Amino acid sequence: MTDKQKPETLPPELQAILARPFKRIVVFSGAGMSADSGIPTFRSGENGLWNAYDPSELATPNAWRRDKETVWAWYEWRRGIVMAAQPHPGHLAVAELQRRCDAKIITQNVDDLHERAGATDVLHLHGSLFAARCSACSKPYALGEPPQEQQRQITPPRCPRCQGYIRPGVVWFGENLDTTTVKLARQAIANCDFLLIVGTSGVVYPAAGMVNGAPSSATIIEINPQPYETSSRIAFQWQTTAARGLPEVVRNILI
Ligand code: BJW
Ligand code: ZN
Repeated sequence: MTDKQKPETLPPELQAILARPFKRIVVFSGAGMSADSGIPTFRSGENGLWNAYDPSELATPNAWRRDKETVWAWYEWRRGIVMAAQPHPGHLAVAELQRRCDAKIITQNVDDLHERAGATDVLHLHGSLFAARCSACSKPYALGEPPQEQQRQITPPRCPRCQGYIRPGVVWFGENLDTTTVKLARQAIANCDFLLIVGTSGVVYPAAGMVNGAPSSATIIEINPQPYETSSRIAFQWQTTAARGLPEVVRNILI
């Protein structure tokens, strides 16, 4: 456990909120959820070779049309970082919350750290780095090992069925989210009595708007080291990190 991952003391006000019993818990995570595992967030972080690039430009169908090699190299680099990373105590706490309370997990993240911490049925609103598919016929494609060295350009593989280029299985700006995933996420939120929002800047729609679908009776807690409030109905915004805050929140829910 690194210093950044040491648990933090729960503020008394939050402790009082968590003393209520909750039955239908939803965790809604963004890139900050994985920051303590060393994965750069979408809008900040150390991106090495890729510092000069704007992620919001690269994560678009336009960038893919113009320069597939650069876009593919960027995603392969990110896949390598995720594969080398480990889930942190916050991921483990969320998985335990799911096991013990049947919590639903909704993430905007394209990594697999919730799953590698033991969570199942995670709703990935923006797809996955590990679900590449053909850009022409959508046939899934099994990726090999990511390259060891950072490369600025990599030619994407071709589909064995139709020779189309293989693309990352993520949702780019301007693309529709998977309708079933969105429906399940909205249902879970509409039905929750406790919504735990972690590590999102809440600027990307439709994901950002989903949290407003929580019933007015639901308790909403937010964990973010920055003073973001992604919903106007936050009962408590805890300015801490996912790795430090989540284990304490979950421990108090499970008491
Ligand atoms: C910590 C921490 C620690 C740090 N612990 N926290 C309505 C209004 C306006 C615009 C639109 C709208 N509806 C649709 C749009 C357009 C667009 C959009 O939202 N644009 C906005 C930028 C304005 N949306 C779309 O295009 C979506 N599609 C769509 O709506 O289809 C219908 C349509 C079709 C055609 C035309 C128009 C509409 C698709 C959105 C897809 C988003 N995809 C991405 C990329 C995925 C692949 C990839 O990763 O490359 O998803 S964008 C990127 O942002 C990624 C993320 O999932 C997403 C959200 O980011 P997130 O998770 O919040 O990360 P950050 O980095 O922003 O924030 C990190 C947070 O963590 C910060 O708050 C830190 O403080 C915190 N943090 N360390 C806890 N240790
Ligand atoms: Zn194909």
